[in-house]
Formats: sequence, C-alpha cells, structure tokens
Amino acid sequence: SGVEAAKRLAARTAVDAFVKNGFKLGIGSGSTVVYAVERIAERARAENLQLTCVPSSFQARQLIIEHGLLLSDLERTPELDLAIDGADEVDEKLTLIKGGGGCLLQEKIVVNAAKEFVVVADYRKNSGALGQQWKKGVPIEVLPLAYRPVQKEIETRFGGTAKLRMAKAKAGPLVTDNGMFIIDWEFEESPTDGWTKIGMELNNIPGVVEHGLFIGCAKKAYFGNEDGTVSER
Ligand code: DER
Repeated sequence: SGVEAAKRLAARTAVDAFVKNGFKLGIGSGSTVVYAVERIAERARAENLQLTCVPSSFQARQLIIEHGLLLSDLERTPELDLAIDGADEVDEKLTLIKGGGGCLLQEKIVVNAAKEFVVVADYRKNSGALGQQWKKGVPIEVLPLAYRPVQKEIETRFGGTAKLRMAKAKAGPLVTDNGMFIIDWEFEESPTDGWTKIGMELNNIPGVVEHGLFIGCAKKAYFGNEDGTVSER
C-alpha cells in the first residue's frame, strides 16, 4: 500500500544515511521500524558491518533475533551511537508524540542513551503542530494502582480527556512490556508556548512513569511520501 511503501522508503533512507560499521544501535518499536531493521540486516550482511542492537520492547527484541543481528541490552551497552524509531506525530520543531504502539517507556530510555536519534515515518505523521494529524492524544504510562487519580489530575490541571487504553486481544486494560497501564490524554489544543512545561508537569504527577512527548530528542525525521519521495526535517 502507499502507506507501507512510504514507511519502507523513510526507513531505508534513514538507515543508509546514518548506520555505520561498529555502531551500537537502539532499535525502536512499531511497524515502520520493521523496515529499518530489514535494511540494517541487509547492509550488515552485504557490507559485513559489526553492529550491536539494543531493543526498546519485546517486539524490537524479536525483530533483532529474527534478523540474526547481535542482541544486547542497556546493562551491557549503556551508551548507543544511534537510535532509530517511529513516531505517531512530528511537529515543526521535531517534538514527537510516541506511544501509539504502547512502547514509549523503554523507547524514551533507549533514545536518551543514544548520541543521535532519527525518526522514520510515513507522510501521515508529518505535522505542523501536535494534534493536527494524530487524534488519539498523548500516551502516558502509569502505575496500574494510580490510574484513576492520575486521570483526574491530568483533566483537572490540563483539560481534555484522559482515557485508560483498553486491550484489543485481551479483556481489560492494555498492559505494557513493563506491567503498566497507558492513559491516552486527548488534549484540547497544542500549547502555543510549547510542550516543555507540560512535559515536566506530567512527569511530576505521582504514578506517572513516563509520557509520550519526546521533546528536543530527535536529530532528524524522514517522512516517506505517497509520490515516492522522502521529506526530511
Ligand atoms: O509506539 C510507538 O512509540 C511507536 O514508535 C509508534 O509511535 C510508531 O509506530 P508506527 O511506526 O507503527 O506508526
């Protein structure tokens, strides 16, 4: 499909531009990063690249293993050269919403451990301001016991609607790789003075483990377009 081809194009372009021999890589989660891992494995074989890969989810761990790439972890490889991951939305300043796939906690830790972070996405994620394209809100990882007070505090302090994310293939709430719940905070409008202040306040709510606003992390974003071109930001 047009979207899948666009994801693949962005992923392959980013891998070819940034992945170098000897790199310690942080591997993101979701559907776009699958194409990046495919290209990484292709290049590793063709160019005999020595790479070490650290996953940001069970899914990423499976991808690394399935593609025969050297699997490591943050305990053995705490400093990464490059993290590659998708996003749900990217604004003009490269502020991201992530967590649509429920993997934001480990993703943010892996991104933070990397010298550089490159986003790979299809054209639907290319946005002027958060909320213009992505309508499911900011994912927030919370301790299960605290989800109700956290919901109330978010709505009281920031407005909008804070919804507990329910599982699709399981009865009850979605449970993350870390045993947490996710609240999707559907905010009313993008704050004109930027997301930094809200990001810090969200992190200070007792029971919030992490949120899906990635502010000032990404070095570059590649967007695959429907016409077969790639846009960069
Ligand atoms: O859940 C996540 O953070 C994923 O990276 C998500 O933001 C992007 O997933 P996609 O590549 O399947 O759209």
